[in-house]
Amino acid sequence: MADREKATDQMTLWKEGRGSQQPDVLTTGAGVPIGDKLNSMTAGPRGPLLVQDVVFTDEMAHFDRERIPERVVHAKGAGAFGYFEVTHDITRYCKAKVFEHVGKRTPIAARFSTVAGELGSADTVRDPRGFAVKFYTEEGNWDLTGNNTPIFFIRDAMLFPSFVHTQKRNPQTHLKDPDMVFDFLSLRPESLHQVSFLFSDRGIPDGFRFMNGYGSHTFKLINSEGKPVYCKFHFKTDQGIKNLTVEKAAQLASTDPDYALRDLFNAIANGSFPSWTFYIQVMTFEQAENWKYNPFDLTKVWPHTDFPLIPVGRLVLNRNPLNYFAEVEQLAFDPSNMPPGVEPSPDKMLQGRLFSYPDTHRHRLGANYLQLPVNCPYSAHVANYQRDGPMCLNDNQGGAPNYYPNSFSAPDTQPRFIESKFHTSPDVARYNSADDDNVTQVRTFFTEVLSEDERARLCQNMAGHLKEAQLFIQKRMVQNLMAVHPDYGTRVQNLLDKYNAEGTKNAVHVYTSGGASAVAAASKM
Ligand code: HDE
Repeated sequence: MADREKATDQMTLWKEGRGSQQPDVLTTGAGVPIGDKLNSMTAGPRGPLLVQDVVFTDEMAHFDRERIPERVVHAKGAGAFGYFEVTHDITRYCKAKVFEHVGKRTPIAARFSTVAGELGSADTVRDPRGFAVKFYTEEGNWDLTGNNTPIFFIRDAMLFPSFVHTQKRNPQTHLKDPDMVFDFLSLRPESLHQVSFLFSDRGIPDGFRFMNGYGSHTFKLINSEGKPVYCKFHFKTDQGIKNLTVEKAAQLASTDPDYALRDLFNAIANGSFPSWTFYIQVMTFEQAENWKYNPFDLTKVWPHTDFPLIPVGRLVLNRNPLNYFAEVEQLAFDPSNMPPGVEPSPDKMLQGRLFSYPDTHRHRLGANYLQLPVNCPYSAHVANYQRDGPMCLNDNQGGAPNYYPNSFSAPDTQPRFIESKFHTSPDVARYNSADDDNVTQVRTFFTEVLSEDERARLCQNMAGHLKEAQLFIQKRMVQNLMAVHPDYGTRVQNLLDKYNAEGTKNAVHVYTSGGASAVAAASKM
């Protein structure tokens, strides 16, 4: 069957990879050779089983523990490995060694994901896509854990658990719930920008290769003189943007729910290595003081006309995982992993994430998750005073002192790695950020970024989903769209009137129903 795709043929390819090597001897988990693995040990042919059948208990006890908690969001995803290569010098902005010189290559791991669905959910749903990259640098791991959108639904991390609950399942019915989704979104109009992006053609990318990635947040870069600038990170797909039509996506969701995983695996297995060009945008502290928007607001973009893209390098994926669980399910990204030269901005969302990711990993993978081969910073040397804990996988730093400070030439700090100093003296309070111009950039998106066809499809997609929610929620959502642009609100309302009159509500998955056909949106962000 020569025409089978590489992903389907994985086992044959594995066998071929062994050449003439004989099969290994089958063993227990402890490496003890096994003579019979098909028949349990019983007293007589009809049973019962014997407790001394350790071949059985060894197998069954491990099987009983195979599952670890799935990621609370971004559960379904694909991973791959490759490298990042510097093509342009940005040392005037950043001292991180990963950008040291043109031509420098750093090994990377990447994981792409949907957000709301569970581990077994379909790849082709309308949802943001995760775009997470781990750079294994000599100065430790740098995790740029972004999405395929430059913006997000909320601007205060406090709201994230509630927001995610609305995207997941109703607490009683265990069904996706359009009332929950649109109740929350319409009560939080700062979501309008991301919601408009999501219901545009870009809401259903064609797999993971044909989409951009964004660090999304504002970060800080520090150069070797200690001078800081604010910055945003962008990965632009070299394959071009491609999206799925609503119809095609719905069809694939039932016929090939693992479409995006399959596509990425086959592309890499066939030697068609996907790549992305990496850019930064830079804003000086002075520009940040004077900019009309809060530069740390994750619901806003920095327009390229004001803050042009500066090319930096190229990201190439050229290796599939050898084992999904070991290298993808256990792959743990953490925005707080930043090398010297990259630092967080005050963005409240980023600050909230700095806590959440390592916290969830300790729960999901255990306190020593950074020792797992795929997470360990293998290009750097770990030397600290952390010891012990469940599942310590390495030498636990041997006989080196386990307290600091000490007098025995154990690991010590170096002042050149100290974080940059910054000034802050405001009053501490719970500041309300709900109404911080939620519409101007959305209006630009609606009127200038989208073509007329794309606008029409955005309204169709929006109404196709919103029609599932109750009337009072529809109304509040349309009011918000009206504030963006009367044409946006009116078109969605007209479609809703039609659907409501026809009674064309249905109960299908909230993210795959409704809307007209879609083609690629012009890449203007
Ligand atoms: Fe995440 N997010 N997130 N997120 N996120 C997780 O971490 C969280 C946000 C993103 O392939 C979780 O390991 C908070 C923005 C990606 O493994 C968790 C907030 C962006 C991935 C978590 C956000 C992302 C995650 C779940 C608001 C784009 C998958 C499991 C303050 C810029 C990474 C896990 C992978 C995963 C928390 C918002 C991207 C719970 C608290 C904004 C790509 O830690």
